[in-house]
Amino acid sequence: MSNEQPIGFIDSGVGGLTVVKEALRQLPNENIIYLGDTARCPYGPRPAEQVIEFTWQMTNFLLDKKIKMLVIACNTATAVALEEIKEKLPIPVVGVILPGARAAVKATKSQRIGVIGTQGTIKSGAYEKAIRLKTSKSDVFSLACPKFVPIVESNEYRSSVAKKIVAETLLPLKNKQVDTLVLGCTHYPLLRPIIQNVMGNVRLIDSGAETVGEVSMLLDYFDIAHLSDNKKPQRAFYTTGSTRLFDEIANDWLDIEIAAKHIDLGGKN
Ligand code: I24
Ligand code: DGL
Repeated sequence: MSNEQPIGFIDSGVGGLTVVKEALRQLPNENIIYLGDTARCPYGPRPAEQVIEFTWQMTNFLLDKKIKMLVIACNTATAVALEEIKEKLPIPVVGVILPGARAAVKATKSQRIGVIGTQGTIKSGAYEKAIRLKTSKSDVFSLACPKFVPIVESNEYRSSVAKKIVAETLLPLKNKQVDTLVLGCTHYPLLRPIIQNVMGNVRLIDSGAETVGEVSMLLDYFDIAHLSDNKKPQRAFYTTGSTRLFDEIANDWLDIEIAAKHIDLGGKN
């Protein structure tokens, strides 16, 4: 049996498109609905209770669209909201943290793993917890990098300023001798070349890319994959912010023609 219902992706803004890009590559037949809460982005510095509230609002919007699976493509939202959303939904819910943690445990040889993310993600301890549940052998070194999202969003992620800020920020991790570093934020794959350069011989784990591998596996496990047919896959994008700015970034990043729809979620924030 083939299941044509869409897979839902939610994120605090456009960063989750790094996960969608991977989904388009690994799951070309699947219909996809994406919702980015650009009006209230970033989530990283917000209190956990608020991120949970916003994430529920996004989840409920996509549930109405009859999704067959929900991917919380935002690390900050996954860190604080995955558990309760997973518990309450009748469909499979996938976050970006466990797949990244699993890949890191698999990759490390020295049992010294670094994790970088937003303030909310690091403060929650969600990556440490996920890694600890897999192994008690690894030491985990977590670091919040609050300047990284603004660097990407100001389009400076290839600049010398970016190099300087990344080098300064990652300094505390440099002497920890980690051999594996988890990029625990949607935006960090954009900074990957600079992070790799600063960290040297360290294996970088892209949580988003790992997550799509898990989605693919779950689709098969639950027998809900959209099998290859002659229909054109459908992609729908929703934003709580400007559709023009969303389309600009999404077109550029995904290299497909996108016309996002605007929606309102909850009140103003
Ligand atoms: N990248 C992100 N967010 C932005 C940006 C960016 N502006 C330039 N680039 N802006 O996230 C956020 C605020 N906007 C969002 C749209 O609605 C209005 C408010 C990372 C995106 C990762 C896919 C840099 C940039 C780009 C094109 C592609 C990729 C990219 F311009 F990083
Ligand atoms: N999407 C967020 C994350 O992966 C980064 C942007 C934000 O702070 O909202 O943690």
